[in-house]
Amino acid sequence: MIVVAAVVERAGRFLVTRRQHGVHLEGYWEFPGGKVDPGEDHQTALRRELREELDVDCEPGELMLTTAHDYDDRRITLCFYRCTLGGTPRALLGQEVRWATRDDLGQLRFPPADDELIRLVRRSPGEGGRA
Ligand code: DGT
Repeated sequence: MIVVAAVVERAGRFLVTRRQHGVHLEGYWEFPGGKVDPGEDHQTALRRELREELDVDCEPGELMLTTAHDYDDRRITLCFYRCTLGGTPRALLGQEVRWATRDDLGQLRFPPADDELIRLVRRSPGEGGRA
């Protein structure tokens, strides 16, 4: 299963959402996105997921990282894309949404599959570099 996720940075903060009750990895924070449907390309999947979850246009950019993770019952390949949004996200499914600083990313609970991406992001300079 292939999952695409959007890494959206604004003013040094990253858009993250919280997985809801009753789903795999409930209560964990994540980068918005979801499964790629059969026959769909990654960019189309990202646009669709961000529209469905957050009612916002998404412009996918650079592929930052591809990583695989085995869960008990499934193996996922996660592809993280830098994205820009055309508007303000609005939680359509009642999920918590937060703009997290680099430090927050180190504190919030993310799935282990996200570890490498979070390290990468926390090491990266912010827009315009660090002061
Ligand atoms: P659906 O349509 O309700 O079956 O679900 P989707 O397409 O929204 O996808 P979902 O959320 O069930 O699957 C994403 C899988 O990837 C899930 O097992 C959790 C895992 N995952 C790990 N890290 C991340 C992340 O940072 N973002 C996202 N979106 N998923 C992540």
